[in-house]
Amino acid sequence: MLSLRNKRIWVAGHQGLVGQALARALPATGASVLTVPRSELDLRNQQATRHWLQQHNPDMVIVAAATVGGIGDNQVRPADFLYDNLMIEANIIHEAAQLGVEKLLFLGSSCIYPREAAQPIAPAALLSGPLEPTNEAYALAKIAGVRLVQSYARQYGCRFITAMPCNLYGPGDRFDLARSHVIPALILKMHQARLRQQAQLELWGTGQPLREFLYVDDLAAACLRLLQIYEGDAPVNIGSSLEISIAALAKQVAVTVGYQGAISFNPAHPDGTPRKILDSTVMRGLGWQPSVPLGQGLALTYEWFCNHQAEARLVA
Ligand code: GFB
Repeated sequence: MLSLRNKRIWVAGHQGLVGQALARALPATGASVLTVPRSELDLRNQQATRHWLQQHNPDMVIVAAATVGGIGDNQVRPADFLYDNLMIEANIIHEAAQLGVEKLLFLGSSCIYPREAAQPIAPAALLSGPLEPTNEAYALAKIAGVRLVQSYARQYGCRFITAMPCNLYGPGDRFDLARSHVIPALILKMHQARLRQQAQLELWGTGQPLREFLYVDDLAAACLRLLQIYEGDAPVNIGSSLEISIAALAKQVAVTVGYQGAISFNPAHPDGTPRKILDSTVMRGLGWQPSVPLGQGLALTYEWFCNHQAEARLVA
């Protein structure tokens, strides 16, 4: 087991949902967290990224930096999702290898797997079929990142590994009606609907797709475990192993937020992939399991949202 004690670990993307959770979790391991604000370093810029890495010389790197968004954002910004993510991952992974960092963890997403993959999805399903069109640009970039990590490990012997989380949620997310993932979007919509005493609220798609959600602090715990004990070539899936339909999720968010009006679905908006539950057997075998059930996670997220509306990256 690799000790993280006294290691200087760069959390690239510490202002995002995942990066914030990693920065919360790392100090308990005895590691010190290195960060740099987005406004000071554009990770799409190779020279700037190289310069920063050479100056700060981390022992380990976690690549949680990415241009991300929900189904709506993916559809309107495919160029940003493809270009930004290719550049960010190529710059960090290459420069980290040049610098000889001890270990690097690259984070992808369950959407890298084929739309029609057998469920639950095993890492071996990668590149076995066509991708879900609504997030193809993002998935292609993340697949390239996985292959880049594996290639540096094979060619140069770097201890670089990858992890693929299911749909994540939690404190510190972006609450934006057009751009967020489904949980923050529903929290914001239902919060506003309750305040406006709306009798009716429309959500996207049919409500039928199934999703697997994981509270972001549970993901952070899994990532630290992987840094400490995983050395394999294959991506490690990280999920709660529980599925819920979007319609059932909407009911649960309504209870959490206290919205009592009607909920309808508009199929003119896309559903995305019908189902994407991960086979997380390897992660479970490493002694990790999720600790925050969906109901509790939604309550914690809504509480955070209510207490931090000024900083909740909120766009209504
Ligand atoms: O979380 P989400 O945006 O992305 O949407 P994906 C999940 C489901 O919720 C879809 C439905 O079936 C949406 O149609 N939905 C209903 C809504 N109402 C809303 C709403 O108001 N906002 C949103 N956002 N959804 C993402 C990828 O796919 O999964 C990312 O786009 C990433 O790239 C992530 O990979 C894990 O789960 O469909």
